[in-house]
Amino acid sequence: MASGSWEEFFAVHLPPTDFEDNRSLLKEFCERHDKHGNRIALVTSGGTTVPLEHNTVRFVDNFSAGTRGSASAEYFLEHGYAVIFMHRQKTLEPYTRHFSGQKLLDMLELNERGPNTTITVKPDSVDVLAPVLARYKAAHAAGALLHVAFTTVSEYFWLLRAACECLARLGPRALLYLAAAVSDFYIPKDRVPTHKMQSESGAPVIQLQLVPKMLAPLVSLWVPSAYVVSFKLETDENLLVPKARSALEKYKHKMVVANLLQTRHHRVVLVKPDASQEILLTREDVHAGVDIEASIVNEIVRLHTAHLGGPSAPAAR
Ligand code: 9Z3
Repeated sequence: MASGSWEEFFAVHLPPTDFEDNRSLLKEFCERHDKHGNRIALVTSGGTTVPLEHNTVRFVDNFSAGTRGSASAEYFLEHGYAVIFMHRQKTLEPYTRHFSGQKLLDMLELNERGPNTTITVKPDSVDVLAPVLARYKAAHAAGALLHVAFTTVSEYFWLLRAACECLARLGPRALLYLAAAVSDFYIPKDRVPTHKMQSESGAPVIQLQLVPKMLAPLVSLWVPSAYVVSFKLETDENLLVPKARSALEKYKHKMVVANLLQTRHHRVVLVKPDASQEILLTREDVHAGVDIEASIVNEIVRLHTAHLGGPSAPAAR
């Protein structure tokens, strides 16, 4: 079944309830950094959901934990970019990603002395916590990191377009790094029941429809001068680079980062109009906890800098 147009999608799906608040935050952030001549990276991260009911009890989801996006956001900040971190609610976030689950509590010591109770960081954890905390504090003190969150695919598109409208003023200093795993299929609004589906009605037949390809208006209309990097996820090696290349030819943006579900944390292929470049971590790198995102972001920043025709990125203020 063919997808509807992107215009129709926005006409049919209402903006999320917190949309105006997020739009104001995005606008203020982009204006402030634009004034200082900074670069901004919009990093999207985590997966979108497709609700099966308006009062949503059940939804279709995907695997993405936000590892790629949250790590990459940290590396863009290190390169002096201001970062809009647009992420799926409750997925990994920059800096706190290092202490998920019980890790943070395990680093603390409780010294119970009645009203004089104190909490300290265990001596052997200081070396782990201190550098991350320092980078976290520096990013926030500089006002260089903005978080905005989505859950459903429709919330994602509303936020994405709003972010682009604010980023357009930066021209080529805006960089889009679209790492979120966005659903290709959804249920059109008029076919989503209001209330929880009842088992007495028998097994439901759910017909999904194709989501319109938002990369088309994004590249050609919303941020025509931005440096746009999209991601292509496949599970079959034979399809990986050909599909990434065909996306690049179709949307005419700057790069597609191609990755396989099974190997995504240690191998990616950067597909560019003139060449492809593989980034591969060794087994030792993986054991030592090296993030592949450091190399991906390094290379993208290098190319973005060359595209701008300047030397290095300024420190975000
Ligand atoms: C990616 O390919 C990301 O690298 C991952 C990261 C989602 C694999 P994790 O969050 O995973 O670190 O666990 N993102 C793009 C996926 C996507 O939906 N791409 C669309 C496609 O492949 C195009 S926009 O068709």
